[in-house]
Amino acid sequence: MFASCLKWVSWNFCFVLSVAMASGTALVYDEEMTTHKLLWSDPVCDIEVPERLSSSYERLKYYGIVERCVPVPAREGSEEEILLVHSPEHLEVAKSTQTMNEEELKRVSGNYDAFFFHPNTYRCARLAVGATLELLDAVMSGKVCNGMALVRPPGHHSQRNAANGFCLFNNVAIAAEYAKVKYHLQRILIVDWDVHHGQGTQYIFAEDPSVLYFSWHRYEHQEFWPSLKESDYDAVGLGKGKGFNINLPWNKVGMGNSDYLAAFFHVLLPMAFEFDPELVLVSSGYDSGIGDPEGQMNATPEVFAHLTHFLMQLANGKLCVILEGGYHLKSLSESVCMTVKTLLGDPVPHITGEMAPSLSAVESFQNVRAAHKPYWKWLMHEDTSFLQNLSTKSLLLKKANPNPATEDEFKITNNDEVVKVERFLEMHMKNILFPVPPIKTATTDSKGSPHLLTVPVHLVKEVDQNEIKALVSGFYADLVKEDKVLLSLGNMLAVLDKILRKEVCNGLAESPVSSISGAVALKHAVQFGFQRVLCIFVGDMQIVPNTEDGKILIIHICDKEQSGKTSSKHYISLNWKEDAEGNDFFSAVLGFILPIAYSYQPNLTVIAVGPNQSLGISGISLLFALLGGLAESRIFAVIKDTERNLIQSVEKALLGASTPHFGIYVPPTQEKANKIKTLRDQFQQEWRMLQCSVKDEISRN
Ligand code: Q9C
Ligand code: ZN
Repeated sequence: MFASCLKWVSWNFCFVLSVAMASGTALVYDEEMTTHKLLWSDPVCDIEVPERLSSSYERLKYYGIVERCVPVPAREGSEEEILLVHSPEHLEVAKSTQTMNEEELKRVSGNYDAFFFHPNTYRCARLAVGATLELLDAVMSGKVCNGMALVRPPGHHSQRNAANGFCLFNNVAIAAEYAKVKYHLQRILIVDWDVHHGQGTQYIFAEDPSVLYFSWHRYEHQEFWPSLKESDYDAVGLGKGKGFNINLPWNKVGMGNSDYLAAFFHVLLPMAFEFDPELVLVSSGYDSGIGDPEGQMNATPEVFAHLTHFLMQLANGKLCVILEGGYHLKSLSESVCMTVKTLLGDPVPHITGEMAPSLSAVESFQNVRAAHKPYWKWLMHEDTSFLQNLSTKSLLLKKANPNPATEDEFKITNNDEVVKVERFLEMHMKNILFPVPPIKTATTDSKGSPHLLTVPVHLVKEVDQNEIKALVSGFYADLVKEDKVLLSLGNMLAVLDKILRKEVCNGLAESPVSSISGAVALKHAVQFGFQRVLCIFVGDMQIVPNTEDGKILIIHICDKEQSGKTSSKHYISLNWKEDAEGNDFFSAVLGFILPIAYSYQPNLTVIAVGPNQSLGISGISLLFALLGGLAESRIFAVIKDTERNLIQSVEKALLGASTPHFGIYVPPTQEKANKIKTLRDQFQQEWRMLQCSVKDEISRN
């Protein structure tokens, strides 16, 4: 009776809390932006069709995503807002096209590289600007936590005085300038994952240190449009803006999920955490996805869920996603859905494909890291050197032969490819999408501890003692004698079972014997049938389960060197003591733990905190945040029961009830940087996502 009363109180209280907090995802869409269209024949521009917008929106409706979002109406951007970025001349030219006939429109369009005007283009472009700013206002005012704007025409190629690459006004650049003026922001991160270089955005912020611009793009050693020297990795910004422009050129087509993830681990995310933005804007082109005729890349829609999940860990979750390119309608719309689902807090689907970046991608990482070494503390102790890309260039020369087929034949093969990818994606999405568990988080019922009242958790009763004895006696018989241990294991197993049975997404067990509980949890998960269980163990481990069959991978973070247990592929000891000044754990998580975790592809993640843990709340929160995209977000926390503050903050993080704070960024000391480097060298053949530079022999060949 008393317990059910407590539950009622806790649900009620949580409702009150959720009103006070910034939560929710905005979706901005206005059908009128489908009226901008190409009126004549032009093979360069004919892929930028109105259906890009309508099919994305339809797909969002199909999955029931639209009704879960906060609808935010678009508006026209004002002239003043457009002039934050563009010249009055550019605005006047755009305005003048409203009353032109087709012939005049064609003539003005011809003044630009890859742009078309329609009589309603000016109106649509103003709606695209206004939609972006409405999204920004919704996020900055705390009305929502994050959101997406579906807009046309796109923006990132557009420059102060010119339309370019299907773009008239630079929506995202205007939003950044607007955020600086209206909200006095001093650090804004723009992530441009469109497959083209947003040269317009680069030009606008080249000298501006308050806007960090990151773009990856198909480049092929300057062969690919817009074929600019300044799209290469050595364009790092100008004047005061030096170091705040990051170009990651792709010199080959066919880049896939692992290349994109590795780019985040080894290039973007370390910089982003060091930069510590107050707001993140995404120039969200999906032409970097599979099937796109422009990009020719291989990344599947779920990769965008992972990328989104990572960016949600920055700027206290303030994330605005604005559509740019994306020309394979099915690939585009599924990828948009993956992005918005993730913004809403749904579990992140399992990522497919072999987890190893390609050689050409690694060469690009190495070059951009070398180019940025003077500007970023996290790179200070990394030994970076430039590569000449000899291997890639010679291969490219052999391959680079223009398609000899006639245009007709080309279109036919092209259409076959479109249909092939459509069919593939139809199957693929059915495989990776899974029902979201009805309850997000389970925790142990620790006899009415007051902290449980603040969050809507599903409280779990302990398991019967005899049941536990039977369960545990198989592996750790001598541990089950003490009542305290038995009780704690019972609590832990009750939560774990809910996760294993997929009744909940994640869970937390507090335990006086967390080290034992952690070990038993791993064994039990494997016995239940889980094939790959990743365990990050922080603190002293009393028992280390056998990891030889590869079903368990342990990364053990501890203060002192482990005696007697040497590292192996599935048991890795990371000797780390958190810095007292702030959080210096970023480089270890991004450069080592995450790449191994993604290489392993676990189907359950266990994070255990035992006695004498050498990390504080900031470091441990970072682990939870960044590992949360693995194993379909199936994550189990086992924490020493005396860590009240930690338990509370982990509980909130698991619920998605608050974005954790990771503490002040501190770069790793020389000693720690060397430690990571040594471990990376030791394991990068086995866990290939660790690769971020190319071995000498390869580059010399
Ligand atoms: N030979 C966006 O994805 N291609 N724009 C021009 C000229 C233009 C892409 C080829 C591609 C523009 C937003
Ligand atoms: Zn693009």
